[in-house]
Amino acid sequence: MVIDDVDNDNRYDIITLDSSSQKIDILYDDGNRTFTIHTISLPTILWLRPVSTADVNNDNKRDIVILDSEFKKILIYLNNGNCKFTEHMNYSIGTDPLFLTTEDLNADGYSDIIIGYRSAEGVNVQLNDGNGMFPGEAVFYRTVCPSHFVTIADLNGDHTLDIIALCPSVHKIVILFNNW
Ligand SMILES: [Ca+2]
Ligand SMILES: [Ca+2]
Ligand SMILES: [Ca+2]
Ligand SMILES: [Ca+2]
Repeated sequence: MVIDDVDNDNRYDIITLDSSSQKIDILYDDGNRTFTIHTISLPTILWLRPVSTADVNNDNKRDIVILDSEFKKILIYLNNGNCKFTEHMNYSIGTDPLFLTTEDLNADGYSDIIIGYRSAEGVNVQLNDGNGMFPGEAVFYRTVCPSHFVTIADLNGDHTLDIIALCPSVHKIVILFNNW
């Protein structure tokens, strides 16, 4: 589940994935303690689908990025405004992805995708080309343990976003300071 303002009305909305019925529900906050639900149907039966929101194509509308860990794909749905989303692209990623989040790690103004893995000992960063596409090879950062959960924050106050990875199998948190 993600909380974000996807219709730019300054009220937080709720985005949830429903694995069993293959859909995303977006609950738009009406501002009077009620929500209007809009649904995006998903194409395939997915498994363990972390969801994130980011404006990947820089049009000032928050888009939805999903990890399909079963079929090892990233799905991106672009926000058209008027509560509608269109599938923008989906592309395959390697090995055994488990977690996904979005932030602009190289500070070029475009949201990038950060992926954690079930067994691979590191995280991958997929850079945004500025058009909401992610064509380049991912940049792999070793964490020396499988990073099942990843979050992003500037931990050392140098105004660059750092990567914090949780490795449950070895009971560790790994911090990767940003050198971009
Ligand atoms: Ca809203
Ligand atoms: Ca957008
Ligand atoms: Ca970027
Ligand atoms: Ca930093």
